[in-house]
Amino acid sequence: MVEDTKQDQKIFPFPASGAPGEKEEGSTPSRLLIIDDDEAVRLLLKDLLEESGYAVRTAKSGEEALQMIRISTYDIIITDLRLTGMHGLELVKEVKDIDPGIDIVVMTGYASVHSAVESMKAGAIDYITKPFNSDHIKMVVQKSLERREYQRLAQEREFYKVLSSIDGLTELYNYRYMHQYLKLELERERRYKRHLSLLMIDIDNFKTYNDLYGHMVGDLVLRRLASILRNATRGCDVLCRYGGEEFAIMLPETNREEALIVCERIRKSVEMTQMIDEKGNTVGNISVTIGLASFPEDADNKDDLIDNADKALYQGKRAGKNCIFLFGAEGKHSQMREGIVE
Ligand code: GH3
Ligand code: MG
Ligand code: MG
Repeated sequence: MVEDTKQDQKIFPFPASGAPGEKEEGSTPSRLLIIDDDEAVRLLLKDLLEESGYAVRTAKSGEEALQMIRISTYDIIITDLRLTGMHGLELVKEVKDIDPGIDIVVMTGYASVHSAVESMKAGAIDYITKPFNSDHIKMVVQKSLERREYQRLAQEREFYKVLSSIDGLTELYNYRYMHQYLKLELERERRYKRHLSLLMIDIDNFKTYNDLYGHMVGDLVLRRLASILRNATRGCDVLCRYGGEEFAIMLPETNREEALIVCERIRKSVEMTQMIDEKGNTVGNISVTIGLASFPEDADNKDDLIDNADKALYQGKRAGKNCIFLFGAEGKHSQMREGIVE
């Protein structure tokens, strides 16, 4: 049975958590669960931690605690290692299996600190020795909550970092990421004397396509093109949506000849892919024109490389579209259609 029947409901009524002192006014307190078979200890800790502003519940056995953890979420559990029934160490392992995100603090007598060390190997983050020092208990809980908050903030930062590099429609990298990546990658390729090829890809007559089928179908086609590009490249290649209907692909450690093969694979798969609208009706196929420039043959820095791949692309557009143009070593462009470089 859960001891505090007032709070004995299926969902623990405190959704948020965080470090004390960092909480906004009116926000919910951190949730703590205390497990000890000694009622006096349970009450002492409950009073002490409630005084500090936490929402505290208690359990008198490991079995009861597991039942509570399965139906509610807690930020920290504080458990005695010597429990009747299930041993504290066993409880630590089971709790971590159920919810790896819960922080566990164990309580032990001075004489058995070695078992606290064992429980930390099993996943506990800290231990408190009996007899208690109330300041120490508060500090351990506060430290643990602060650590959780830092972890949460770090995850959030990582999430936003990823988000700021990704194009929302196609989930490919965006223009900003492409420039960052290219700058760093070219330094690496330069140092190790390796190649990098850049493909600039633009959908042919996409304005007309949108006019014919509508913007929504156009968006679907952009997403479909992203997946064609993913399938036609390797995991280490970097795919970006450069602008509206323009894409860029960076092929690290790939020279012009190898990149040409990729270009042709892409051009053909785009041409041959049957496009469908949101209801599954077939709509017109698209084609792409690709401009290719390689490092170090065609340019020795990021901006020239992008510029030259772009020039090759527009040369391809002028030459009739649905083709591949290479930026030539002497500034000339050659056209490739159906595998023949003219
Ligand atoms: P070209 O063969 O010379 O590339 O002609 P184009 O019509 O593809 O090129 P243009 O630059 O004239 O027009 C680009 C079009 O791409 C305009 C716009 O309707 C379409 N477009 C750009 N971004 C999006 C988008 O996010 N969704 C949709 N549906 N269309 C887009
Ligand atoms: Mg276009
Ligand atoms: Mg364009």
